[in-house]
Formats: sequence, C-alpha cells, structure tokens
Amino acid sequence: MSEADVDAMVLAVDPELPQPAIARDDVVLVTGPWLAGATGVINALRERLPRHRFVEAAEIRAGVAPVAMVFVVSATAPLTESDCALLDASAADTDAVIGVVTKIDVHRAWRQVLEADRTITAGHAPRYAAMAWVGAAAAPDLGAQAVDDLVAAVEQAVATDSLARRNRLRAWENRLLGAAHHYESEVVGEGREVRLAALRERRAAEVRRARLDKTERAIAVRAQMQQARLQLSYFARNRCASVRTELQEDAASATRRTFGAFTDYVRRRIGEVVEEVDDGTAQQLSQVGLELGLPIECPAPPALAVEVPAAPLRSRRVETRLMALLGAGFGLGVALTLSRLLADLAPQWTAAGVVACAVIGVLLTLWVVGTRGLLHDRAVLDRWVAGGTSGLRAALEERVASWVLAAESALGIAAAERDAAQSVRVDQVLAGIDREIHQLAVTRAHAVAERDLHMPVIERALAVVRVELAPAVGTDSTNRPI
Ligand SMILES: Nc1nc2c(ncn2[C@@H]2O[C@H](COP(=O)(O)OP(=O)(O)OP(=O)(O)O)[C@@H](O)[C@H]2O)c(=O)[nH]1
Ligand SMILES: [Mg+2]
Repeated sequence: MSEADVDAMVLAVDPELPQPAIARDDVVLVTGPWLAGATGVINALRERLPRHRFVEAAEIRAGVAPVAMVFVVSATAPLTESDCALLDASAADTDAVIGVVTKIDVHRAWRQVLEADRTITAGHAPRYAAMAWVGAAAAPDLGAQAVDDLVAAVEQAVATDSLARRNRLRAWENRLLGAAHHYESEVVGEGREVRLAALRERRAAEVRRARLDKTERAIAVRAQMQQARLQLSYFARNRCASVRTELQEDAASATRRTFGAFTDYVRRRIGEVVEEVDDGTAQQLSQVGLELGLPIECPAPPALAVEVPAAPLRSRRVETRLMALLGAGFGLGVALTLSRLLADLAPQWTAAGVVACAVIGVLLTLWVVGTRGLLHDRAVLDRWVAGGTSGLRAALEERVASWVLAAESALGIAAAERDAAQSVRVDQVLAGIDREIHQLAVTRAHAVAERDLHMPVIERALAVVRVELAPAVGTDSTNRPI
C-alpha cells in the first residue's frame, strides 16, 4: 500500500479530514538527549552506511519528516520524562524508530539500562512497545567500536517494505491526534477557566465593595451629623454663658445714668450672639458637606427674633417707703447722737450744732435710701439678664437643632442621589463582567459543538489508522514478517 493508498483509505472516512502537512525526506534522523552520544553515532553510521543520508536534529527543516529515526541515549542512566517527551516530539511523524544505548564500552550495566529504557518507553506510549533497542559504542574510550547491531537495525528498518506506508500512517495519526487535541483544548480553552474564575471573583468583589461603600457612606453621614449637632449645641450654650457673664458684670457696674441704655445694649449683644451662632452653624454644616463630598442645599431658618422685654425697674413703693423709713431712722439716730455729743463737748455751739446735725442726718438718710435703691436695681438687672440669656439659650438650642435636622435631611437626599449614581456605575461594571462571562460561555459552547461535530469523524479515522499500524500477528518489532 503506497502513501496515496493510505491517504485514500483515511479520507474515505471523511474527505474533509485535516491531512498531514509534512514532506517526507529520505534521510535518517539521529537525535537524543544532550551529550547522549548522537554525534558519535551519526559519524559511525555515515561511515558504515554511506548509501544513506543521516542528519542531526539541527539539520532537518521544520515540516520535514525523516524516513527513520535513531534515538540515542546514554547507558549512564535510564530515560527520564523529558527524554520521553523529546522522543515523542522527534518521532511524531515517523514510525520507524530505533533506540540506541551508547557508551556501552564504559558502562557494564548497559543491558539493564537498555531493558529499563525499553520498559519506560513501552509504558510511556503503546507505539514504543515494538521499538527496536540496541547497544552501541560509537566513540569508545575503551576497546573497539561496537555499532554492528545498530547498523543492522538501521539497515533493516530502512529496507522494510511497509516503511513508507507505516510512516504515512504515523503522520496521519499525529495529524489526527493534533486535530483532536485542538478541539479538546478549545473546549478547555487556554486560560478560559482562569479568566472565568477571575471574572467571577471580580464580580463578587464589586458587589461586596458596593455594599461596603454604601454602608460606610451612611455611617459617615450619621457620625458627621451627630458630631455637628453636639458641637453646635455646645457652641450655642457656650456663647450664651459667656454673654451672660459679660452682661451680669456690666449690670453689676451699671449706674442710674446707664440704666436707660442698658436694655438696648443687652438687645444688641443678644442680636450679635444670635448672628455669631448662625454664622458658626452655617460654616460647620457646609464643612460637613465638604468632608462628605455632598453639597448641602439647606437654607438657614428664618432669622431668630429674640424678644427682650424692658428691664423691670418698676416703681417699688413699699420698698421705697420702707427704705425711707429705715434711712430716716438711721439719719435721725446719727443726727441725735452727733447733737448730743456736740452739746457735751461744746455747749456754746448747741443751736448751730443741732442744725448741722439735722443736715447731716438728712444727707445720710438720702445716701442710704439712694444706695439701697441702686443696689436693688442692679440685682433686678442681674436677674433680668440671667432670665434673658437663658431664654436666648433655649431659643438658640432649638434653632440649631432644627437647622441640623434640616441639614441632615438635605444630606440624606444628596446621599441617596449619590448612592443611586454609584449603583448605576456598579450595575454598568457588573453588566460588563456578565457580558464577558456570557461571551466565554458562548465560546465554550461553540467549542463543545465543534468538538462534538468533528471528534467522531476523527476518532473513526484514528481507529482506521491504528488498525493499520497495529503489528500483525507473526511480525517482529519492525513489522517485517518473521
Ligand atoms: N566512552 C564513550 N564515550 C562516548 C561514546 N560516544 C560519545 N561519547 C562521549 O560522550 C560525549 C558526548 O558525545 P557526543 O557524540 O558529542 O554527544 P552528543 O549527543 O552529540 O552531544 P551534544 O550534541 O553536545 O548534545 C563526548 O565526550 C564523547 O566522547 C561512546 O561510545 N563511549
Ligand atoms: Mg552532537
């Protein structure tokens, strides 16, 4: 069966099957792991079999397959996984493979290594179960060159009738396995699962972060407003207390002449305090808005009009009479005592002394009554100031509380609007992620459909190829009838 017959046989399964894209070159490839002795082997083969062309891996072009391959391994140690991978790659399109264990001149246990290599390769892939293994010493350090078995094996391999057919079948098998691998790997998708996992993780993180941000923002708004409420009511109380102290001091030093202006002065000071607290509140609330990144659209409440009634310096007839009586008694007492004293000390001045003592008594009476009246008025003013400032304090506290409440509700609205904008952004991000996840799922479904469509055909073709490649009963390892 020629190569063309093999192609026709496989294509009979399905003419659309992917064909081997290699060119067959009439050369024998000699290759093997690093420092295994390939160059020594190729030199010996070139010398012993000049009719054939031998090449090393570096001399063969990509897309070209040799007719046979000599896989050179050292007798130093059995094959490793990477050596098997090299064997697979080198013999992918070539069926005739001969294993050579070199340096048998110096490694007495080479037969064990050879058997171990045979077992390892047979275990690695069924196709190597029938592989020929020989020992050789191509560039010996000890004794003579020993390549006869190798030469015989190569000669036998290249002279096999079925060589071209089996090589073509092997190329087909490689091509079909490559196509099957392609469909399978499309289903698995290079990095698709990793990408999917990353997308799912990112989605969960976005949802988590959005929830956390929302909660954090709500907590920040509440905390800032509570702090502002506390600070502002403390500020209002503090200002009222200090203006009260100030006004009480002023009341304590007020005189009859300043009594009239004192009420106006107190009204002005109270107005100033209201203004100060208003300014402070507006400033603090706008600062809160800045810190939260939310504009507070909250106008100040209507101006606070604190009613300050005139100081109750009303007439106090009973007290005045009482004071007049007491003062008169005191003045009379002083006048009598002085006149008596004067009569004893200077009897010649008694008449004039009586007049003078009477005048002194009257003056003292006036002074006592006047001073007592002044002190009384100051005490009244003091109580009036205390009452006025405590009324101011209550009014200011109420004003600040209602202002903060209004600001809080304005902030709540702004925060809700911001949350809505954030959730639109998060929805967009999630929609993007979902789109990508969907796209990956679609790609995977498409790959599964492609695999399910093509794999049965490829498997049928592979089965045909493998039946042809299976060594017939009664043939040796090179498929030559025994
Ligand atoms: N004793 C002994 N040494 C050998 C034999 N064949 C090769 N060597 C030694 O093994 C070493 C590697 O030999 P090469 O033939 O250059 O091996 P290679 O696989 O071509 O090496 P690279 O191309 O460098 O990977 C050299 O030092 C050789 O002298 C042999 O049959 N017997
Ligand atoms: Mg070399």
